[in-house]
Amino acid sequence: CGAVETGICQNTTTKRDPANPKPLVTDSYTADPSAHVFNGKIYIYPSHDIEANVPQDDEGGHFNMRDYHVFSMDNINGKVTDHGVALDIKDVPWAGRQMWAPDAAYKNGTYYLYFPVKDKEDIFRIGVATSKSPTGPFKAEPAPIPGSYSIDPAVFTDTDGKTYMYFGGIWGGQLQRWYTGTYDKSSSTDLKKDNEPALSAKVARMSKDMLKFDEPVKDVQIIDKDGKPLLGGDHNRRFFEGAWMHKYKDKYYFSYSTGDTHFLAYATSNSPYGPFTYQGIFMKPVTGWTTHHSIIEFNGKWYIFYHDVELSGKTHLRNIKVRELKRNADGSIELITP
Ligand code: FUB
Repeated sequence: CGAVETGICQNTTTKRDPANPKPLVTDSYTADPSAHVFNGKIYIYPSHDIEANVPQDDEGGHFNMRDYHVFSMDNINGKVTDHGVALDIKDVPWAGRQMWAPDAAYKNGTYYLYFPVKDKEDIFRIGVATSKSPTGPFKAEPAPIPGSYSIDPAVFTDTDGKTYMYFGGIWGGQLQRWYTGTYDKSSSTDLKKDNEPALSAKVARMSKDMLKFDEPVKDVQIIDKDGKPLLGGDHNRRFFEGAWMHKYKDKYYFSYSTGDTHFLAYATSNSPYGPFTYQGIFMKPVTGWTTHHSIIEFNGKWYIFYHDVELSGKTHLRNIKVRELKRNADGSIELITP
């Protein structure tokens, strides 16, 4: 399809093999898929990877994305429709560079696109843009969400109608630089304190208009089965980036990437604020440096959307995929070996 830059493009896809998922989009690079079901249809809000010829570094400078496209699917095996540019960096007045993993939400007739991008001082902030359509185009608010920082917003609306944003990412996501409450540029990775509690993702309830935080930002604490916080040196289990929240049988499942150890892991709680008890890894490493996922229920089955680098073999040129997420009778998630 040649219409990717200008308008609507439809990829026809035959039935997908659940044991060997193929890239959902093959005519552009896509990553970090945040999937949602709106009006009975699946909408995917991914990053749009491009070759920007920026050298690779630990701060992710090579992920130099400039816009977002929204994709939709009528069903899990159906064609994937690219709805064109939903938001361009040139239309975000405060943005500097690097449009990273977005998410979306719906409330009271409006769709909200949440996106991390560096401001003109090179500090990641989280912006919000609105539309009357799930596919956009979205109009950005003139300033980032007050009090927002770091990356990877994941927006979850609970069964009582309250909406929360989970966010944060260490290393290039800059979370470690906010440890004292103000921005301190000195670390490009983490706290470098292996025996102290690891950095936590953040959570805040959203205001009724979905444009602000309605309360001070809190830590998403992850504890082990003895109630002790995971430590900074515990790279196989600690939070790195890419948070997602879903609810299953009244339990809150906080899932995330362990980054430099390349796993997807999850922890559960009886509250959307946690603390969350670490449960284990549910996806082994994919091809590429890491993956970033979302989880949805659609027509009675659960699915995980994620990315790898099957199309390009290059860490910054990724492609999104989907596969079924299965659970054991006790609610634990079956391990996926990609
Ligand atoms: O796409 C840029 C960054 O890579 C995301 O924000 C992270 O989650 C990682 O997938």
